[in-house]
Amino acid sequence: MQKNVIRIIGVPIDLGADRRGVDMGPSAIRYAGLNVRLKRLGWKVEDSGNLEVPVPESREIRDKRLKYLDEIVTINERLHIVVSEAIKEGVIPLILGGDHSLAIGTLSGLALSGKTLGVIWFDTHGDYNSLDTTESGNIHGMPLAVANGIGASELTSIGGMKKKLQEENTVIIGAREMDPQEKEMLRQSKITVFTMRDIDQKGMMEVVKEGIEIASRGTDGIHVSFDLDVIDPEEAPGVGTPVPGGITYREAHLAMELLADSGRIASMDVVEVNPILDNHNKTAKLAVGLISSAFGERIF
Ligand code: EXY
Ligand code: MN
Ligand code: MN
Ligand code: MN
Repeated sequence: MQKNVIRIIGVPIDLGADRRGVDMGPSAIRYAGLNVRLKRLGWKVEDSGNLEVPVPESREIRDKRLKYLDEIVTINERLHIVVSEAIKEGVIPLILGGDHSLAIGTLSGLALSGKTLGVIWFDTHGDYNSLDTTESGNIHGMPLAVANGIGASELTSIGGMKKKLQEENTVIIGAREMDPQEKEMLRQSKITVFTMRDIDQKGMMEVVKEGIEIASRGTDGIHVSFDLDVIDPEEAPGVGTPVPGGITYREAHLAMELLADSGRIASMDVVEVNPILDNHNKTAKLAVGLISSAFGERIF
C-alpha cells in the first residue's frame, strides 16, 4: 500500500454534454496549480497526463437518446482500467474532467478493484437518467444510473459487472434540478438525496456528517464525485449546466474539510469545469482549492 500517493488522471471528455469546452477542464485545473498545491501538503503526486479521447468520425448523432455513445464507451473502458490499477496499487486516483460521463469509468474501475466504496456525489443534478428517461440524450446526465445498472447495456456492462454502486451507501448532496422521470427513478432507489432545501434547513455540517456516516457504513472508504456546478454559478461560472441557488464557496470548503477529517477519501472525480464559460480561470482555481481542502489543507 503506497501511503500518501495521489495519481492524477486527466479525462478531457466533453461529448457527454451539449456544450463544448469542458474538455479543457484538466488543463485549466493543472494551470491553476494543482500539482504544486498537493505537493506542498506532503503528497507524492504522480501526474499520468490525459487519457486519449476518441474523436467522433462525424457529428451526426446515431441515437439522439445516447449522444456519442461509442466514444463515451471507449473512453470509459480506458478509464476504468487505470482507476482499478491505481486502487490495487494503493494510490489515490484523482480524476480531472471533463464532463460527468467519466464517472461511469471511475465507478466501474472502483468496483473492479474489489473495494467496496461509498459514494458522495456533489451535484446540482441527479445524473440518474437512462436512455428511456433522458430529455437531452446527454450521457453526462446518466452516470449514477449507469453505475446502478440502469440504462444502455453498452454503458452498464463496462467493467463487466452489472451494478457498481451500493445504493444504501450512496449520497447526492446539493440537488436542485432534476427531470421528472429521473426524480421518480431516484425515489425508487435507496440512494440518499440531500437537496439544497436540506442544506438550508440542516446546514452543510450536518448534511455532510450524515453523508459520511451513510457512505462509510460497511465500506472500505468513500469515493467523492464533485461536479463544480453544485456551487452557485456566481462563485463557479465556468460550468456547462449552471443553475442558480447553489452551495457557497465556504460550504463547499467545509464539506471537503470534513471529508478530509474523516480520513476516508479513497478516490475523487472533479468534473464539469468549462474554461470557455469561466472568467480568469476562477472555477478551476476554486476546484484546486477544494481538492486541497479534501487532501488536508488547513486554514490554521
Ligand atoms: N438532467 C439533465 C439531462 O439529463 O440532460 C441535465 C443533466 C446535467 C448533468 C450534469 C453533469 O451534471
Ligand atoms: Mn453531474
Ligand atoms: Mn451537474
Ligand atoms: Mn454538470
